[in-house]
Amino acid sequence: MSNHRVRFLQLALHAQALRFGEFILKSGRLSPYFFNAGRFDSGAKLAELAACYADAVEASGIEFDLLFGPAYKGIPLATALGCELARRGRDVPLAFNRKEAKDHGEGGLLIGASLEDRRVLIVDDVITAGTAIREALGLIRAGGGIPAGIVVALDRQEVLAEPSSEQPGSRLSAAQSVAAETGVPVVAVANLHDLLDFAGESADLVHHRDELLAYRARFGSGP
Ligand code: OMP
Repeated sequence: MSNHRVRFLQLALHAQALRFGEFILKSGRLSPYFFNAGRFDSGAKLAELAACYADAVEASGIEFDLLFGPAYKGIPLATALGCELARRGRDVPLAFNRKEAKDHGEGGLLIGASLEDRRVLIVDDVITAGTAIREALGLIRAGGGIPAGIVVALDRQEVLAEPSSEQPGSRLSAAQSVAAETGVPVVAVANLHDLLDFAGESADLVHHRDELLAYRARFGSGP
């Protein structure tokens, strides 16, 4: 497993951003784990997280001109990544959106650098069913930008709809479906597969592995 994946999982556990228990997801699924990027709640934690994102982005080879952070969780993540890339010698324009349109002041939904004709890298926290990411792609296109890639901290590698015996359905993950439909690559700092590997080697996590495996058997994408 590459170094940034291990570093990220260690950081997430340490910050209690990655927790085990029973959690209801946006999709209604009952999950034995949850990733809460809001727990990266200090400058130092965000800076370390941003270094993991930057390593993942550099390893992906995706070419982009602008970072976009979808409201709300993507905003500090894209900002921290922008600071880390600048620290590494590359200053990239940055933009984000507000959820409610404003009709005074500068107005509009978008804040920061113009998206017009720029190749945009979307920076977000998690992908489960891909709803949040699809919304962000719509915002980029509406702003005149060209979606170039999506980077998330965690790809939960889940199918869009739970396959049934009558309707086996696709075992593509939401990230794979988005990439196949739009041609926009999705890169994750780490994914469920990495978490399972990591849990197998950690005395603190090994007892969660069976629940994670059972969850993956039900909602996980194919190999
Ligand atoms: P999708 O829109 O289904 O891809 O779910 C992604 C969103 O779900 C994230 O932006 C979060 O709001 C939330 N989420 C987490 O933050 N962490 C998780 O581990 C799982 C979810 C989720 O509800 O699926």
